[in-house]
Amino acid sequence: MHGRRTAMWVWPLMIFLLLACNKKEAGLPPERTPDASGQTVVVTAEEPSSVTVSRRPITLGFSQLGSESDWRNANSESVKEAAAEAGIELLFENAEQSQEKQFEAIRSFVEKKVDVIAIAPVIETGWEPILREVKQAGIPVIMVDREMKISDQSLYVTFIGSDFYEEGRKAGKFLRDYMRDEPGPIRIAELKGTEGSSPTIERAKGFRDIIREREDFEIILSEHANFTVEGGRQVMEQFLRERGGEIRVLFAHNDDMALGAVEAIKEYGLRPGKDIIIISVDGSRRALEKLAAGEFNFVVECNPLIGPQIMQAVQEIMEGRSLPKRIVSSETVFTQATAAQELPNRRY
Ligand code: GYE
Repeated sequence: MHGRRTAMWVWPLMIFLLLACNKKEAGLPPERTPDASGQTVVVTAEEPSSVTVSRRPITLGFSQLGSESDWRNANSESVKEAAAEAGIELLFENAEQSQEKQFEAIRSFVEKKVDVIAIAPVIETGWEPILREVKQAGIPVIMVDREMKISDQSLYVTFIGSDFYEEGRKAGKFLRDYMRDEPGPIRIAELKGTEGSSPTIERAKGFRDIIREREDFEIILSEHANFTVEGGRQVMEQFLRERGGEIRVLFAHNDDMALGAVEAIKEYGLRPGKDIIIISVDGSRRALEKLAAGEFNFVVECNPLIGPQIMQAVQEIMEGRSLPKRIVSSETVFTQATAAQELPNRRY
């Protein structure tokens, strides 16, 4: 009885191995199927008579949008480190702020038949056609960091990243509380990030939804400065030339732009953190140093170290598990008092 059961179990395996050998002989690519551990199993035949079963790593194509900020560089490092730790083979492409280059990278991942594609999109719109190409190729997509506005939700598996709207609200709440006893008008300058990008759109919205509670808060200047130090410096110089004496608050959508602005403010002869209250987003080491030194007033954290979460999602997809449509990174805020405590732990 026992012998017969074993025989029944062995037959399908033998047929499978035989087919695999035939495939190799016919010059067809080896089969790639995710097994229970999420590894891709590759069946190869070294010699017609002997069959070896080896595991090959999952391949992930990652389309990074650029390298404009400390946040971005920390994010790229986190992805590379986490992929290496998870044993995932990473194809990494930096698009230097060009959506067109992201399309090229994604197409090359499709050609190379990667297992999963992750995309950090430079702007929100224009993604549906390329995502349809990826879907047709049967490759699952993870949206990371920034959001893509798409109507067909079947074009991606999950979106892993921060809640930018909430970050804008946190910035607004700090300002509201900080200015509780200061009479208006409170004139605010805003340095926005890349035009059309989700962090810029959502941070601006969240901030406004809080500060509108007080009628004497007024955003008098608001320009895009591309999330870079140089952009921040140049736009702030222009703001100061236009309405230098009136600006009481600067809300910068990231640390890098705030760092550039601080230089411009000092050159103009004002004291950042005192004459002009500075609020920014990200929480990079350089920003926390400025915060501890009193030149920034508040930093909302946006966590770039999401590599491990991305790799976990990749593995779960390969294991055939279903994921939530949205995975939000957990984040905090920093004040002048808490910045110094955090500095020794800061990785970026
Ligand atoms: O805040 C900024 C970066 O998309 C969350 O992009 C990211 C933003 C981040 O350039 O520094």
